[in-house]
Amino acid sequence: MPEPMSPVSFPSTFLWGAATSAYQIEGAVREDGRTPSIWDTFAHTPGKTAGGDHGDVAVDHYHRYRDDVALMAGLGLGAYRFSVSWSRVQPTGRGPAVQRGLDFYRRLVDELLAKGIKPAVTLYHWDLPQELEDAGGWPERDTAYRFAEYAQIVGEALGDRVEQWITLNEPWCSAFLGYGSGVHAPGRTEPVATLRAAHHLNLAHGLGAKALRSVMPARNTVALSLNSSTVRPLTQDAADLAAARKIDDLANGIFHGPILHGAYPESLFTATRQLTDWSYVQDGDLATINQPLDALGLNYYTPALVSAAGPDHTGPRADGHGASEHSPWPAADDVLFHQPPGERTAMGWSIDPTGLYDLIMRYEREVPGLPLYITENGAAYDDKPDAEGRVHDPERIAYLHGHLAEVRRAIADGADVRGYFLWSLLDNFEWAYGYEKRFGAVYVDYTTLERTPKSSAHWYGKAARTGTLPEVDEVF
Ligand code: IFM
Repeated sequence: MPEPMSPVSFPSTFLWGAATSAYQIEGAVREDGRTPSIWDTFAHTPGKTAGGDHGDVAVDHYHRYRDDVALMAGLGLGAYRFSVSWSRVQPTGRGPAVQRGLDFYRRLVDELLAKGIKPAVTLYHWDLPQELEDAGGWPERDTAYRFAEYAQIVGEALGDRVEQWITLNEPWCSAFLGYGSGVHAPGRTEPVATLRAAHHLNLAHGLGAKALRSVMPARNTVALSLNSSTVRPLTQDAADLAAARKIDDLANGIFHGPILHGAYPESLFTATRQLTDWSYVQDGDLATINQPLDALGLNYYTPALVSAAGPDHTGPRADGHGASEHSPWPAADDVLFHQPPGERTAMGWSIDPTGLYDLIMRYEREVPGLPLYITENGAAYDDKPDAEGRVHDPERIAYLHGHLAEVRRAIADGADVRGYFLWSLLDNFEWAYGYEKRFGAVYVDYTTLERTPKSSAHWYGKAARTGTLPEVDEVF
């Protein structure tokens, strides 16, 4: 019997968490044996990030993790999703681990467990050791094997105390923004390398999942986090439907096809035929990639609205992933991205909570019985402290309320959504946008690094403690 729910209440087992990633918050980039990742190199290359910002200090979480865990405990959060910096653990991306690097994560996990907060570890959130990029990066097959070795090391070190594991975060961004449009590290703009990178990220997931399971207790769960897109056609015309299908293959099918179903979509091969013959997909790869999953993580911010390019559709090329003269989408010059109508966040991303509902229900249909987690959702706004030093962010509260209400609607409609991780716990380094964009529920003063929970942190904390969404206009 499903648990009865009032209009705004969630099941008692629902996990209320917050998420971050290593390069965006840790700082301490030269401490305890850590070496540069592709993001250190990229951020220190002139012109790559807003204001030349980088993660050298970030929000100094490496030294302030105890305070940050105390903040979460004070709010009443039940879970924390963080990522491990590969080059802190394996400085050359291969070979033996550096114990000092692993010890940081052991201390962090112990601190979380002591405060009753469930850790969820992401192994790869975009910060490839620079040495591996120098050897070719994700377009090279060997990188997938190096990832499996790294997964085994971290699994052995933390598998006794962390139950929830995520292999990769948003492999689409690693491949398509890192090797396609070049707005993310390593900043390459090579359409074929983009597709090769996507395949090797898939292979890394499969090999990594196997490696984790070979060293961890059977009770631990293995998942990955996809930024699957809700792709909407501008009209129901056949050409616009075909454009939406193409972007759906390049955004979603290229990952969930092999991972969830053991095959790439045929339509993806057809669409990219003029670029590549996909001969880098070797015998046995699809079976390796198609590992059983314990859960799937969905990251959602905004939907994509697309049409066929043509005389009738001259909309702007606005796919929301940063300015570049190179498209992240290989073989999709015949597709136009449109700005959906309505309100937007400070990223310029349109706000549409129904896109999250649609995404959840899509996976519920496609992989029935697979537990789902929303592993990221949140919004950037231009938050500023008031005269008393408080930070009021009613727009973020409205965003969270809208999206959580859609999660609850999906649960009521039968979806097995087990938890939600707000992006992000803290204001942090927003990649190419540097520190300009604030996604945190907790405000960070970048001069003093002082943390101040925004109204949304208090609002979300109350939701976490009570399992019920407060009203949007409740005063905190
Ligand atoms: O900050 C990022 C995060 O690292 C990955 N998902 C999207 C977030 C907002 O852009």
